[in-house]
Amino acid sequence: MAQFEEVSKQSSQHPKPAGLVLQYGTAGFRTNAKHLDHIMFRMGLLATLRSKKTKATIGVMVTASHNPEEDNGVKLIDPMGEMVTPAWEGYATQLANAEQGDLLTALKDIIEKESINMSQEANVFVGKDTRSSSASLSQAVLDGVSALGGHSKDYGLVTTPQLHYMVCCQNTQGKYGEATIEGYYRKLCQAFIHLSVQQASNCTDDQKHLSVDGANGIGALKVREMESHLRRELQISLFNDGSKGKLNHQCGADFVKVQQKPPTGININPGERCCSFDGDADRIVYYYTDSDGQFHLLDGDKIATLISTFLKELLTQAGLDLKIAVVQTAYANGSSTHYLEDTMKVIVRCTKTGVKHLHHAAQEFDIGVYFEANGHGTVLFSKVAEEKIQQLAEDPNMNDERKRAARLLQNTINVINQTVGDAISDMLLIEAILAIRGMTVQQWDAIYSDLPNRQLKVKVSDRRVIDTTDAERRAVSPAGLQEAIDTLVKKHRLARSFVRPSGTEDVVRVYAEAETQESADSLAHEVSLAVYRLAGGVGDEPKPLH
Ligand code: 16G
Ligand code: MG
Repeated sequence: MAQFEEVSKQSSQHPKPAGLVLQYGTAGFRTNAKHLDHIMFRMGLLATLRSKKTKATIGVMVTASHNPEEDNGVKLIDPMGEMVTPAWEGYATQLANAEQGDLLTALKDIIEKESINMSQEANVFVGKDTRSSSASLSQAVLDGVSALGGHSKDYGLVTTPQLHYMVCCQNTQGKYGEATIEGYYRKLCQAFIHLSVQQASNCTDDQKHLSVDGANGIGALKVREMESHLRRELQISLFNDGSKGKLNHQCGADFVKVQQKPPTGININPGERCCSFDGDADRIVYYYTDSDGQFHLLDGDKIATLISTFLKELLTQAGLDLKIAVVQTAYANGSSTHYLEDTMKVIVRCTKTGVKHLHHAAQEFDIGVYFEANGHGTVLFSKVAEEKIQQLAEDPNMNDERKRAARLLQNTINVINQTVGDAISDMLLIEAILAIRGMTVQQWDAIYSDLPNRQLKVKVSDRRVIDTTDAERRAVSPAGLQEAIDTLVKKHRLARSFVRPSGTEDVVRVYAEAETQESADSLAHEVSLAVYRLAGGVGDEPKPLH
């Protein structure tokens, strides 16, 4: 067929280095940008097939998120704006690793397995982050789409969540919003302004101010672009806007969360509210320093608590009986889980690490708030929940308090990007909640106190020897490891620890929390040693932290 001839011809412009093997991991392909040209071309092909199969628009985002500037990566987006389904992650890996001469066979194999009608039209949306390699790599994606005769729309520089949003809007015929960047700003900012009008009467101009660390990436560009839509209801000082610093270098949400310190390149005054985005703006963390110079981090767990508390109160005021739950991972601080379950009395679920797991678990409730501790998260509203809220907001016989709560819920729904965690949308929601409640960042922080914790990594010869269960909270292999962890945990107060093979790096991750930092540090070290000894550690034995 002519289509396949075109693929052959074009693919020779994007040849695969022989022997190179890459995996579609937790968040797509991600590695040094120089190994990715053929991957991008092939993901253009695969997205075209996926579009034919689903008869819907598919998204392809070129980014390596919080990785260093030299890296790049690619993620596929399914019709409703969610991550691509697992079976197709498998196809992505197969197609990526087929040697140059076997590409057509690999392609035909997928077409056959999925019974794809090749005469079906295909549409693919493509976006990219600010990395210098992103321009040519996104061109390779576009080449892949056109080689199979698909139509593409190049959104150019966008955040990852913006592209997810565009895909969802397109496939819901505009019901979710307009599939343009302007449409995105308009929807989110209008909802934000409606919410802000409800702010506590004592809210000063100072409280409308927020310092944003843009990680020298796409998020910074997009915050600038959005600013005029905010009509000074939110006054942003933007740092690390990419004009001088390097992408993600000593800045951004991942740096701040892992290092537990402020990014470089930001002027931080004691008591002032600040936040950091990651390199593709799908994560956000907040922080401030107090008058003693002490750093205070408000991570994904604190964000989930703030949002779910706000929503639960609104539901009570609205008199709506909707089931709300918070979805976390094993990394959630024990204090947050306790607070949510025991004080807030909301349902808490724990899933494996990785956005898609949290997203799916959240879909099971009327309102599902999901956040990873690292700051990736959003809120999902079921169709039923949205309808009930709308009915109430429009009911002419309803009393004012219930109606006001329902309207607030409506605007909350509109400020949220439900397709995936979105730093810009999360920021607007958090700012609106703080304004409505007249709450300072210190008061938010004081809702509960985090247990001190430590994360370490251990190199082993094959991390697959570690197998886990119970949402990664217990190890089932190698033999004896879980028993060893249990014994070590018992030596510390308020302690918890787990280990899991990383999905993005060739290491085993160790998490420990306990009553004091010393205790968390020594537990993390002791568990690292157990991993090193029982799971085939390589290199030097882990050393104590102190
Ligand atoms: C990826 C995941 C993130 C997860 C992280 C864990 C997505 C979009 N991203 O970045 O959710 O927290 O991996 O990394 O799913 P690890 O497996 O190396 O600990
Ligand atoms: Mg990211």
